[in-house]
Amino acid sequence: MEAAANIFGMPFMANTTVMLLLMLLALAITQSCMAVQYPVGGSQGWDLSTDFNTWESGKTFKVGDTLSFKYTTGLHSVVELASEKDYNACNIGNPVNSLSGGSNVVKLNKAGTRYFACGTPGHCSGGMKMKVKVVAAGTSPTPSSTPSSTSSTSTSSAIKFSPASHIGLIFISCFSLMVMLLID
Ligand SMILES: [Cu+2]
Repeated sequence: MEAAANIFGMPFMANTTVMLLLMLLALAITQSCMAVQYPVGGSQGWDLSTDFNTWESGKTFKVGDTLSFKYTTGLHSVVELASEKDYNACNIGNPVNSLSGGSNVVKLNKAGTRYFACGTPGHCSGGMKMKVKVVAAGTSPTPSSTPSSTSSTSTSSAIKFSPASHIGLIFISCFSLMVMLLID
């Protein structure tokens, strides 16, 4: 019916389906925009020779990100330790999680510190361990400089993004990008 046609000249129902698909796509892109999967140790992987302090430096791990452990099956494993004490002492006897098989993905599902080590005897004390500090998803690294403008308290609160508005902003930008690509 003509009354049901919209500005794109498409029937109402078809347009709704397109819009729903667009929203799903935007949602998928938003997810990929936000969550990062880190290959532990970079190209060297989860290995005895890898310097995990160097690999971790400069990275900010956020809630929702994942760690991908890749290693030689049988030679190494991944054990998650419960405390800083266990981590420092390389006490792998009481892990909260044990993974094997050469390829594991660990989701950083909450803020806090996570402790990982290799379960092979001698490997943890040999340096095959990693402490990961996880921050809330909306958190950005501490700013290196203060704003140059003499902003009042009301201005500074206006430019400060809450986690929710930050997610909304990414969602909107991803969504507009998809619309522009598909409409054009
Ligand atoms: Cu190992």
